[in-house]
Amino acid sequence: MSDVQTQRPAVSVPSTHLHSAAQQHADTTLDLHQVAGRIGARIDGVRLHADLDSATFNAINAALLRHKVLFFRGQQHLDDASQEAFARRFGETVAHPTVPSVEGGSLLELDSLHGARANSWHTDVTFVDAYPKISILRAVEIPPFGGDTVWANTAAAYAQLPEPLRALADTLWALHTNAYDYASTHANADSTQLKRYREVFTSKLYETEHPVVRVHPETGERTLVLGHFVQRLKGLSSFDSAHLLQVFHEHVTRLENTVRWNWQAGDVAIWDNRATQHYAINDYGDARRIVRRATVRGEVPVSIDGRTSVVVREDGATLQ
Ligand SMILES: O=C(O)CCC(=O)C(=O)O
Ligand SMILES: [Fe+2]
Repeated sequence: MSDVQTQRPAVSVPSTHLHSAAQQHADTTLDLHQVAGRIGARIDGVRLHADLDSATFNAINAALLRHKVLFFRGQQHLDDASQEAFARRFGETVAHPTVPSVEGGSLLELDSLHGARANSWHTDVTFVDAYPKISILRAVEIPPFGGDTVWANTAAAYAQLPEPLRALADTLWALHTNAYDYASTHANADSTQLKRYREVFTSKLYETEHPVVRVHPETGERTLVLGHFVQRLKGLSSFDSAHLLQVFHEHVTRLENTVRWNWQAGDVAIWDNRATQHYAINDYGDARRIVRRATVRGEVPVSIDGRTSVVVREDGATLQ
């Protein structure tokens, strides 16, 4: 049996006969190939562009909500401006709150030469309240081997939790901060390069309390909001907090729940940042690896009992 699934409409309807956006989406052909069992699909034959026709764009958006991360090969035609213009089809693009953007836009560059190696599990920018809903990453320069990225499905992770753990997660809140414990994931935390990166990353301090389980605003799915920006679980000792976080972390990152992408220059990955965590594997030594990321403004998370995330500290000022 093959893992590859291609989704094609049973009947092709001429576009002039289409009436609703939903119908249009149902009738749009995407050459889509699932990559792993629970997350990830590659879409072939689409040239990403700000002017993509709305039927194709809507089909991509629907595929993103379903598969959580989409991969597109061969998008060398994109430059910084057209990557960002395409990202704007999903909503307002936003710059990283502390790391300066690539000149002329709001893209974040991660260059291995400058110590930007995101090799710990995280959801992007969860130290603010309305963290990005979608990230769009373009591979500019890729090492000859290694440098893959792995994504985990946080909706599937929640759904697969045993009932007692799910019930516990439903009640928990976590404090997220950009001043997280770098030393916990970087053996070389004292290196000058990492120190400098950390200085920029924490030039303004942010702290936000998120529910551990949020309701996805578009799919209604429940997803786990965790990752390396979490400092601790609210109302618990740091000891209990660390143990419990480890339990949930292992459920999020178990291999069945992940997909791994081997990059080529010109690839684009789009992920639903509300339903995933990711990890950039740091196994390429001194080789150069450069990727550029556009992010789209997200919604403030809502817990299953209807409460929204709370900003505790922003721009260095304590709010509560
Ligand atoms: O370098 C990568 O593959 C991913 C880096 C990352 O964490 C991001 O772009 O959000
Ligand atoms: Fe990231």
